[in-house]
Amino acid sequence: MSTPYFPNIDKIEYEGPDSDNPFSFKYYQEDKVIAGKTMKDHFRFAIAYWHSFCNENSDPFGVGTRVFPWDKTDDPLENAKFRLDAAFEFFTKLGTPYWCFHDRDLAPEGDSIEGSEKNLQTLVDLAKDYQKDTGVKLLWGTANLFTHKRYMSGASTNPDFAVVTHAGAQVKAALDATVELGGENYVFWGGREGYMHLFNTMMRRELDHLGTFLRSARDYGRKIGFEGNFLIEPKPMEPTKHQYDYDAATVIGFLREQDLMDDFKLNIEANHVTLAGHSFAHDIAVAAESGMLGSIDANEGDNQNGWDTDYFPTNLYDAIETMIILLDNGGIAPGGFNFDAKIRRDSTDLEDLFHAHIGGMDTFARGLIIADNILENSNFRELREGRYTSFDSGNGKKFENGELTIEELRDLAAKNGEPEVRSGKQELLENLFNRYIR
Ligand code: XUL
Ligand code: CO
Repeated sequence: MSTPYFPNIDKIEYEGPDSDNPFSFKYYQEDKVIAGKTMKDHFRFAIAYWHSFCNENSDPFGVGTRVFPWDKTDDPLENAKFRLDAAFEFFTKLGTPYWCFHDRDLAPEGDSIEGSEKNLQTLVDLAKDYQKDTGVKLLWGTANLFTHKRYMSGASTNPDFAVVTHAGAQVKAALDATVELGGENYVFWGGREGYMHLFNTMMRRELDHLGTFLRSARDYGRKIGFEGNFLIEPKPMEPTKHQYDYDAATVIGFLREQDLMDDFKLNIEANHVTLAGHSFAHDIAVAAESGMLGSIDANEGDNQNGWDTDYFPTNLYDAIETMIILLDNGGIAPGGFNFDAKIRRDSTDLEDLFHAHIGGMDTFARGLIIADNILENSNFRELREGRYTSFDSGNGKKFENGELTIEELRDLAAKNGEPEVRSGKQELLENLFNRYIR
C-alpha cells in the first residue's frame, strides 16, 4: 500500500451500542459466535467496487459530485491502479473479508478485444498481490454488459449476433479474472437483457439465446476450473422496461427450463425485489426454500419512489426477517452479503463511505442477534409450524406424499364436514417480533 487515501481513519473496531464514536461498530463483532458461527462467517460481507470506488454519483440531471483522490492522472489505466490501492486500504480498515467487481470497474476498456484483455490482466495481477497481502478475498466477479453503447439492445439477447460475440469475449475474460483471483462465485445480472417494446422483439428467441449463452459460459468456467456457483441476479425493470430475470420465481423457472439448475443459484438484491412488488424477505424465502439461494446484494429501496435507489440498508425489520430465513437455511455461504449500495449524491466526504458501510454491517449484525433471540427464546416457530400439523400424520400426511386422489379428498370432506375455524395469529406474531427488537 502506498499513500493512505483515508489518513484520518484507523481500523474500525467494535465498541458496542453505547459508544458515541461514529467510526466504530455498535453491533458487528466479527468473532462473536451466534447460532454456532462467527458474525464474520454468517455474513461474509463484501464491498461493491463499482459504487464505492467508481461511481461519481452523476444522475440524469447533473454531473458527478464525488471527487476521487485516486484519479490522479489523465491515464485511466494508471488511475485504475491507484483506485485498487485505495480500495484495499478501505477493505482492510473496515475489516470486510470480501470484495466484488465488474471487469470494467477494475480496468478500462481497451481499443480492441486484446487491449481490453491486457488491461484487465494488468489489474488482476496487481489485485492478486493485494489479496495475498491483506487476506481479503473475492466473493464474485462479473462482466459489465450494459454500459457500452453496443449493448443498448441487450448483450446475449441482442438481435445482432455480432454484439453477442462481444458479450462472449467479455464474459470469457471476466471468468478468467475471477478464477485467477480465487472468486467464490460468478454473477450474471441481466443488464439490458430484456425489452422495451414487443413490437420490435422476438422474446422466445432472445430467451433461448440467453440460455445458450449461459450454458456456454458455464461450460467455459468449468473447463478452466471454476468450482463455485454461477449466480443470476433477478431484477424486474430498469434499464429495460421488462427485464427477463424479473424475480426469483421467474429466474428459477427459466433455469429449470434451460437445464441450468445444477450450476446456477440466485443473487437476491433487496431493492430489485421491492421493485418487483415483493418484500425483500419474499425473494429470499423463494430462493432459500427452493435450495437456490446463492448470495445477497444488500441494499434498500425507497417507499416513496419506484426506482433502484440503492440505499445502504438501515431497515432493521427487513434485516431481522432476512436473518430468520437465513438461520433456517443454514446460512449464505459460499455466497455473502455484498453492499450493492451507493452513498447519496450530496454525501461528498470521503469518510461518508465508512459511515454507510458501518451502518449496513451494524443493521444486519443487530438483525442477526434479534433473529437468533426470536428463534431460540420465543414460540415463533411453534406458532408458524403449528398451523400445518394436520399434514404431519394420517390423511394429511398421505396427501403431502401425493397418495390421495381427488375423489378421496371429496369423500373425506363429505365424511368430516365443515373444518373448525383456526386463527392465523398474524397480529400475535407481529407483536412478538416487535417485542424482541431491543
Ligand atoms: C444493477 C446491479 C448490478 C449487479 C452486478 O442494478 O445490481 O450492480 O449487482 O452487475
Ligand atoms: Co446488484
